[in-house]
Amino acid sequence: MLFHTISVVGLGYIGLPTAAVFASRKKKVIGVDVNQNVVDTINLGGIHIVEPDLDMIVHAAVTEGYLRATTQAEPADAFLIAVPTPFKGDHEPDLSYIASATEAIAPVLKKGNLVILESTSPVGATEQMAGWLAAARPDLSFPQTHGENSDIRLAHCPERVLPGHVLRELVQNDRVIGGMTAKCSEAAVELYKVFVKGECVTTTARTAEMCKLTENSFRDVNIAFANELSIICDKLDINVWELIRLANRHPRVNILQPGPGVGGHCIAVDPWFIVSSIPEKAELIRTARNVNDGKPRWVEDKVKTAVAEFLQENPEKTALDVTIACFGLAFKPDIDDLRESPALAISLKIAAAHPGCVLAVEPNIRALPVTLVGNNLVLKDADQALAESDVLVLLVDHKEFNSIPVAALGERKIVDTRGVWSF
Ligand code: SAJ
Repeated sequence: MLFHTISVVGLGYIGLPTAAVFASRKKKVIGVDVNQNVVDTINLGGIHIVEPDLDMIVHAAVTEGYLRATTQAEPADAFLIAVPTPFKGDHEPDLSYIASATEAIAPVLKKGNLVILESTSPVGATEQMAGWLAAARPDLSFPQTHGENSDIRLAHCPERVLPGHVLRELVQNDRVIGGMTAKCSEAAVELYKVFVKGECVTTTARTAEMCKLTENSFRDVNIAFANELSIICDKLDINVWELIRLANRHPRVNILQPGPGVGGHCIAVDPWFIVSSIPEKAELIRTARNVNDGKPRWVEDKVKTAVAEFLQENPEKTALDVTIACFGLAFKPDIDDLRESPALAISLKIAAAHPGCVLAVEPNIRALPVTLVGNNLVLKDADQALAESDVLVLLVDHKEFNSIPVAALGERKIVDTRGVWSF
């Protein structure tokens, strides 16, 4: 099967880099997105997300004519669906974006097409998508009814790239390819081999779905272990960072790092897809989610205690006189992504509850997003924040904070959620 034209539906954090990488291999790529601004930005050679080097490769792909964006699906040889799969209020997966993408491509599908679901999905979503497509196009045959002889091939190939390293990991990582039939997998391997240098390992669609959920749940459970340890150690007056360093000297122990909670759009979401599929059996996975989701509240309480201690030691002052500085707002180190960030959520909670000044230090942004302006949160650089504050809250281990000498912190009260200043 030859793929000349590839359509990528959903031009976000995964879809846009994937589209650009195909285009960089001289494939004709049609990017589809419902957002007209996103489409216009890309067609001008720009990008609407932050990811190292992506601007250059999108600009080259558009100016050389290999990548074009549109709001309307067009015929292609292969379709990759990379739309969000959030959860609803009750932690049930929300497949409405996949349903819309399916609706958009159904009219332009033709015999011989390959459709790939890349979005992280609950087990069974690929079969569900196949059902929607079959209902929309009774003139075409699909693998769930026609097996290897189907007109359309379908597979789930979950993305597994790490934000901040997307372009490298897209090419280098192994890829799990879950075809609805062996021929579906074969076609998908051929497509990904256009740019993937890692191994393309084939399996079923359901196993591929579960594999992606398992990877992120594994990490979530392990971070929950570290977070729980940090709370226990705080009660026992033991330095958890030293403890973890020591325990990790054991050849079969590798504990992750505690923090202010788990952020981002994947690890805090995907385990719920397992929980919602078999709620009565997913006890550990659910508990891990709850442990990680509870950590921001614990940090907020630690900050309240630090302020109370400061006031006890400085009885001439009131809470209004106390300045708190929050170091880091992003959801993880050395990126500027504030979405789903526990550090940002904690800073906003502190700003709402504290009557005095609350400063935020985030070296990766120039200004607070407009949605945050008006909160009792003022962006400062690290030196200013150090000079002006009484309580320091370390929320993200950005490299800039690692280089602040502990001596510069003086006698200030410190709540260090990342172990940067607590050796
Ligand atoms: N975190 C800790 N302690 C740690 C490691 C991480 O508190 O020891 C926190 C981070 O600060 C952050 C959150 O966890 O708030 C998630 O960060 P991350 O770096 O673990 O993961 P993501 O969300 O950036 O990307 C993950 C990756 N999955 C795995 O490593 C198993 C990535 O490969 C996936 O492609 C991505 O989810 C995704 O899109 O699903």
